[in-house]
Amino acid sequence: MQLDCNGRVLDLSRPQVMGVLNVTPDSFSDGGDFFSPEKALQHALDMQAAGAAIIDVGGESTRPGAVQVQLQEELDRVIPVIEALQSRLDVPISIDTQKPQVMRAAIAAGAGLINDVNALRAPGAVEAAVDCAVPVCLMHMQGDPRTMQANPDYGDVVTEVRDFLLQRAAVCEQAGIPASRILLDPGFGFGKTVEQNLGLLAGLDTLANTAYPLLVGLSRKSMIGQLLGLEVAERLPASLALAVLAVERGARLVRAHDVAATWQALQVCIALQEAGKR
Ligand code: 7PJ
Repeated sequence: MQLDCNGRVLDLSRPQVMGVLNVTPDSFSDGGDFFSPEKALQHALDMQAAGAAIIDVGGESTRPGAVQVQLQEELDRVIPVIEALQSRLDVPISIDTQKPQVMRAAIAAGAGLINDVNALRAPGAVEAAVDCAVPVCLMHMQGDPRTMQANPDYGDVVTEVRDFLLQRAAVCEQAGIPASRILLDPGFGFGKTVEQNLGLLAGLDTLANTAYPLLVGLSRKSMIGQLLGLEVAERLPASLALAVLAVERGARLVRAHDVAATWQALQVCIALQEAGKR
């Protein structure tokens, strides 16, 4: 399972880590830390050295209640960073955006995967992804970031999320994106209560058991804060536990802020999975 990300390979034949690179002043766990291209580049190199298989660059915070970023502002944040990274990194770069214009500009600048928390539902996004000819991650979200945590509501959360993701994947395939370029993500924390997030994790094997590899983002998320009463900076041990539990249930790509620790945790899972095959 080798994905061609604009000339660089993402090997999902075993679980891997996607390192988070937020170039925003307001992301919930690291807003402002890596806002300049120089700091962003150094952090990306550090994450690559620590085992990240791909670096996810995002210029719009999608934390609950975040304000939307205008197109030019988002381009000004992410394009210089992608340009700086693309000649210095060996691993592929992913662009975390909902905007088709940002997708096109980011791929032209060297990014190799589109990570869209809105599952390419913006007008023109599917067409942009078809034209870019790179892998796409389709994430489930109920509502939008401004209001999604107000009153999330599901019948059966696993079934609803699975049906949504498979329907979005079908739309993408009909538009010309090959199945081999599609990843799915249940979108932990995006319009979900703690109970709904736990329900999704408990049923994750159902979501992993499709034709498409599964990405999960659990790192530092507020469900940990709500379960344990911990601040963002204190959420690493629980984030690692959640990463391991997700990989045990079939997740192939784990989006994480703390790459070194997450990759260590996943390597133990991989060793165990390999031992089980022998
Ligand atoms: C996710 C994401 C996630 C994918 C964010 C945060 C909030 N992309 N972008 N999945 N979360 N695919 O970093 O916690 O869960 S932004």
